[in-house]
Amino acid sequence: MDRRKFLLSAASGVASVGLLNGSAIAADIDVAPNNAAPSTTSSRGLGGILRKFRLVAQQGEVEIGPDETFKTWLYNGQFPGPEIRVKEGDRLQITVKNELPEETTVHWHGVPVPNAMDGVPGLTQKPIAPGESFEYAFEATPAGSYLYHSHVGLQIDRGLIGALVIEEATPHVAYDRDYVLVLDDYLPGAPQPLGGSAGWGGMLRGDWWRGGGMMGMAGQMPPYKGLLVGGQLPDNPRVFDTKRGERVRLRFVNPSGASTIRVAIAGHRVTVSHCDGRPVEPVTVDSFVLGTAERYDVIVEANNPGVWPISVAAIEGDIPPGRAVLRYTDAAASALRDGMPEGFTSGRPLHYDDLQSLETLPTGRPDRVFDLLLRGGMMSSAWTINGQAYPEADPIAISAGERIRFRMRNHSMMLHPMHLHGHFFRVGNALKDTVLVAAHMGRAEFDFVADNPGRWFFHCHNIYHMEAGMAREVRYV
Ligand SMILES: [Cu+2]
Repeated sequence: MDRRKFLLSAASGVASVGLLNGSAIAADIDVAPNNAAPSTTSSRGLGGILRKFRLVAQQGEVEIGPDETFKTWLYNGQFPGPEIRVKEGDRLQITVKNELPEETTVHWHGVPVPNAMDGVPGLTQKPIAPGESFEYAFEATPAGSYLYHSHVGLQIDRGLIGALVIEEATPHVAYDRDYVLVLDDYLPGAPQPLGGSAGWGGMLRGDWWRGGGMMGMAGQMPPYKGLLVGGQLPDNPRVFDTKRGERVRLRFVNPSGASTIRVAIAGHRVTVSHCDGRPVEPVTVDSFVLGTAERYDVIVEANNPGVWPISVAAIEGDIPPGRAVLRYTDAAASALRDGMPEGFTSGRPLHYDDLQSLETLPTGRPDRVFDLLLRGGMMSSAWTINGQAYPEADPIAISAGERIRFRMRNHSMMLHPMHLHGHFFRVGNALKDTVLVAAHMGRAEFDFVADNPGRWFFHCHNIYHMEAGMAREVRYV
C-alpha cells in the first residue's frame, strides 16, 4: 500500500462510520474555539469543529487470515472497529446503535471525558439495550492515541475494540507517516468467565495450557488462538510501507482482553515519543511492553531497507506470537525475514523509569494515600482488591481538589494492568492512565489530582480479572 492508498483506506474506514458527509457536517456546524478549554496551547486557535460519527455494534464475520473467519461482534462490520481520527479541540459526537442481542456501552479509554460520557454501565450510564442508541459527546482533548471499547462484561474479547486518535496541532517529534497498530488476542467463540467450575478454568486442565513455566496458572488465561496486529494473523500480515530516509510514527495500542505484549521490530530500534497518548522526552530502545489498554507511540527511522517483521509476543500465557510488516517501497523484492527480532532477546527494553513527561506533573505530598492489595487466582475464582470483589466492594472516597496516591501490591501470580477512568496519573515522571503491576509481589504507585468529579471506575484491565471482582468505584464525596 502506498501512502495515498493507505490514507484512502483509512478515510473510507472513517466514511463508513457515517462521516461520508462529515466534512459537510463539520463545515455547516463550525463553531468558535472553546476558550474555556484546558490550557493546552495546541488547542488554541483551532476551529473546535463538530465531528459526528456513528458506530453500530452488530454481529458479523471478518477474515483475519488465510482460511480463518472470525464470526463475532463488530463495530460497523469492521475488525478492529473503524479508526476514529480527529484533531485536538474538535468536538466529538458519536452515536452508538446497539444491534447486538445483549446490552452494551462504549468507553473512550484514556480521554478524561465528563463522567456521564464515560460508558461504564451501572456507574455512569444505563447500558444501551438491544435496539437502542446512545449519543456520546465530548471534547477531543488532550491529543493522543486512545482506545474505544465496550465496557460490558467480556465483550472486549469479541471484536468490540478500536483506536481513537486525537492529532496534536504541533507534535514534538517530526515524522513523514503515521500508522496505528491495533494489537489483540484472538479468541474464537464466545468468551466465558475464568476459574471455578463454571467457566474455562474448570474445563481446560493441561490440554489447552502448557503452563508457560509458571506454577498455578493453569486455566488462568482464555484459549487464545493467536495475537493479531490490525486484526490479522501473522500468515496474512498488515503491511506498513515506508521509504528510505523517512521517519514513521507507529501508534501501538493494546485493547486485548488479557494479554501483556512485547513489541520489537527487526533491523530497527524505536524511539518512544508518547506513552498512553502523552508526550515524553524521546527515548530510543529495542523493545517495549504494553499491558492491556496501554499505548506507546514510537518513531522508526527508515534507514535499513528491506522487508522486516514488526513482532508481538505475549508475556503471560501460551499464545502464538503475531506480526505486521515494515516494508521499504524501494527495497529489492527481498523476502520477509523469519524469526523473532533481535530486540526480544538482546538490546535495551523500555522501562517506566525511562519515561520523562514533557508536561506539568502533579507534585507535593498527597492529601490521601490508599494502599491496595491485589490478590486472586489461587483457591477461589475471585480477584480482589483489599479482599473485596466488586460489586460487593466499598467505594474509594475522595474529594475534589485533593492530591491522591494509590499504592498497589500484587500478591498474585499474574500481571495486573490497573486503569483509572477520567484522570491521568503520575507514574515516576510520566503521565499515564494504565499502569502494569508486576506479578509475584510486584508494586506500583501513582499520584493524581482529583479534578474531574463523578463516579469513576478503577479496575484491572485484564477483563477476566475485572469481571471476577478486581475493580472499585472511585467516588467524589
Ligand atoms: Cu488483573
